[in-house]
Amino acid sequence: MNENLKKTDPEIFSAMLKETQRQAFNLELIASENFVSEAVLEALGSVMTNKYAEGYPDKRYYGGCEFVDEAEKLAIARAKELFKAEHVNVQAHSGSQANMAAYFTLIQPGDTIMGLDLSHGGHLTHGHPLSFSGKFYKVVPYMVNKDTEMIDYSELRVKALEAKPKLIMAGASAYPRTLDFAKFREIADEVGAYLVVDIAHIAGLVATGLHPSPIPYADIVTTTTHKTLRGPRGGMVMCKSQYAEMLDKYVFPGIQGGPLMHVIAAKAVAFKEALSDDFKKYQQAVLDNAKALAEAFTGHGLRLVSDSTDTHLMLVDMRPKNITGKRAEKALEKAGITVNKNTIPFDPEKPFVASGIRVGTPAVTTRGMGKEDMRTIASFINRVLESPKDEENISKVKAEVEELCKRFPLYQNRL
Ligand code: DSN
Repeated sequence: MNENLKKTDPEIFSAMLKETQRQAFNLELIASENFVSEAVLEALGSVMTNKYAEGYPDKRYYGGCEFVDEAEKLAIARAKELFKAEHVNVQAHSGSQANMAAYFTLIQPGDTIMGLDLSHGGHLTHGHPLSFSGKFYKVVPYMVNKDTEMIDYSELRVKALEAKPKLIMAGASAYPRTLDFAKFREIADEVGAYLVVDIAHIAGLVATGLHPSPIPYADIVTTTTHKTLRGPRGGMVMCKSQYAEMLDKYVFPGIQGGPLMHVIAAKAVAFKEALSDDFKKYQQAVLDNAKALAEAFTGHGLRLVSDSTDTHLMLVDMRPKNITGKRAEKALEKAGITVNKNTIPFDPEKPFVASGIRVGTPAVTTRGMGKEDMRTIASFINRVLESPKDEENISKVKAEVEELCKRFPLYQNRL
């Protein structure tokens, strides 16, 4: 595989081979990552990358678009079926651009928005000062409740009544519990705000009915396509018909130029996969594995933020093991286990150090691992955290991690 690349650019060939080996022989527990199918990879590495297609199907600024139109129309139709959305734009290059398009469609610079604070599980584009969202808009962040570490909708309501936002953003990148979109809508209606929901993390669960859908409640729903949804890296925006024209104008030409037609073709392939019965079984296994992993962590004396998880991810407080998130991430990486450090609500540490790690099951579940494997993984992690400086201990765990990975082969024809 990749014979041309090997000849033309041995350095990139080598980096790609090593990355394939890293993915195959390590445990990928980053909650926002997944492994796409060979079919998705084929669409990504296709001649559709050559085509300029500014505009939308049947309304392009370039000739020769009839076949990329076929791909984009399929992507749109499949996404509509998957999420029961009235209108879908599949051109957003990323989740950030999807969120930008949602804001631009609904509100004006200087307006007030409310989003979940980044250190409580939100996302940069939900109003962080360093993101465009924090620069263009006045931001009143909301937090989780200190005791439950979950969103308290009566606290949110009080804050919204005070702040009178034009837009409330719901959704998160590190929040392990179910979101109540009906409640968000009720609060948004009471204060006269638009509701945008970012389902980037939970899109696969929403598509299969394993997390309630925001589609009936939100003015606009944004997502990425590469997390639980298991498609290519990219974004997507869904909205009620009344916003369709404005939204499309803001994605192109408002924010972006030419769409990435190879990525759009790959999105279509992933959506077809997501419409299958197998995908529903996969999402259920992601949830079952997350529950098994969470229970096993608790059994090892670790504390989970909000005590549990309803989704594909959990936040694990490292303080019971006297280690920071940063050190835990490094020690686990040495053992072939990939996680990311993550702040926990009301974290005394800075975000770059953090007191927790975020752990997710989408990628290991794609490999076919089950609940028993989750218990094994929890014990690997616990052994590393118990003696993070003991190199011999870490090497032993690493060897066992590799053995486990070999039982669940990945991208074998690319190694
Ligand atoms: N960077 C993503 C994540 O890891 O959750 C969010 O965009």
